Amino acid sequence: MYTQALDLPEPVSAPANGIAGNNVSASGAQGAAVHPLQAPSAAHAAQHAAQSARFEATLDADGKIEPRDFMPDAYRKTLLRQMSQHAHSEIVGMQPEGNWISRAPSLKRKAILLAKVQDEGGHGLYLYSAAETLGTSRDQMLDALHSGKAKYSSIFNYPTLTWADVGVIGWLVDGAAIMNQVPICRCSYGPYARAMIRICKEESFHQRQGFESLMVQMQGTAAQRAMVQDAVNRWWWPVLAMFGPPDADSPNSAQGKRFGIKRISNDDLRQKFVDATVPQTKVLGVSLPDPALQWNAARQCHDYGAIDWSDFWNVVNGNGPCNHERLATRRKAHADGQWVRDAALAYAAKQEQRSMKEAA
Ligand code: FAQ
Repeated sequence: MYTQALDLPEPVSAPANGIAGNNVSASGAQGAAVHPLQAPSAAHAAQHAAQSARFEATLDADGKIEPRDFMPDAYRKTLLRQMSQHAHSEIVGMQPEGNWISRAPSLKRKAILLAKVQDEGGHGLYLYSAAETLGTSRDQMLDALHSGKAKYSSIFNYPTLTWADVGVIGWLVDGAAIMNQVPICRCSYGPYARAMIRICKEESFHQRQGFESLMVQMQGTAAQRAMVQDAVNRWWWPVLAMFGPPDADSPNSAQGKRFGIKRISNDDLRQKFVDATVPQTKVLGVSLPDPALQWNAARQCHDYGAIDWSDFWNVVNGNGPCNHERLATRRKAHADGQWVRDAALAYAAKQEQRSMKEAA
């Protein structure tokens, strides 16, 4: 349903100051690091230029950068920022629906919801593992989340008031996530691209189960239909904002595109999402809470109303309806899981001792 042609990557032009920083890969496998106090010799400069050229050529050829390859500082930094935010979103994103596991209306719905919420946890794990290949530990990333320094998706700071919200999250939030994430399957960083392929397959199941659950509710009583419509009304605008600020106010877009990480802009993805969703509302029998929404024959896509960006930034800056609750729950879950990490470390130490004894 959300399969889409990918925009061609923008041609990568060499910036005036050179794309490369002074970094080498975490392993240092592709060339020796230059000591900061040491004046770079001509040999070092030449090596650095060759590495940068190889990096650029890989991007130009739409190839993959792998963890041990040379990568400029800015590339590593921008990837770590996006991948860690993405991982945080997946694990915080378990909470709004997780709240409904004990209240699902049937055994079947409970089993589906359990599987979905576990999938989101799994997505977080793939993404933390992929992000760790950039040289930052999972503990460091989690510290940033728990201290409130790191961002996660705005959408998970809204409450799930009724069972219909669970269906709407599957349909619209997972739908928006797929729209945003399918292009990332073709991003330039190998571990991120590979993780996204599996994630997108699972998100596709999530989106369909949400739509199917809503279809069933819409065939129920008038009260059930009203509950679905109310949930759609509350989630629609936050879902549109989830794609990020308008292109003109998106400071990271240019670099993300230049590095082959961002293939399609925030506004273009948002538009694709609106166009894909409108026909689905007709099948479902719900309306969208936007009087300005209409087909524009000249543009061959839908016009839609203005998004309230002040609400979005309020949420991103930690002041949304559930920010405090989400972070507190996350911190508690981490603290409660300490015994599991301790046990895993103790077991690993025991295994290591045993294998050393056997080798001796
Ligand atoms: N929420 O310059 P841009 C899911 C920040 S996973 C919070 O446009 P960029 C699965 C942005 O970080 C959902 N902050 O940034 C699921 C930046 O701040 P910074 C997560 C946001 O990176 C479903 C600043 O605004 N998906 O839903 C948001 O080029 C159901 C300026 O923005 C991903 O993370 C936002 N919505 O584009 C789970 C996908 N938007 O870092 C459970 C990967 C923007 O400079 C249940 N990420 N900001 O301090 C991306 O594609 C991009 O990072 C964007 C933002 C598109 C999110």
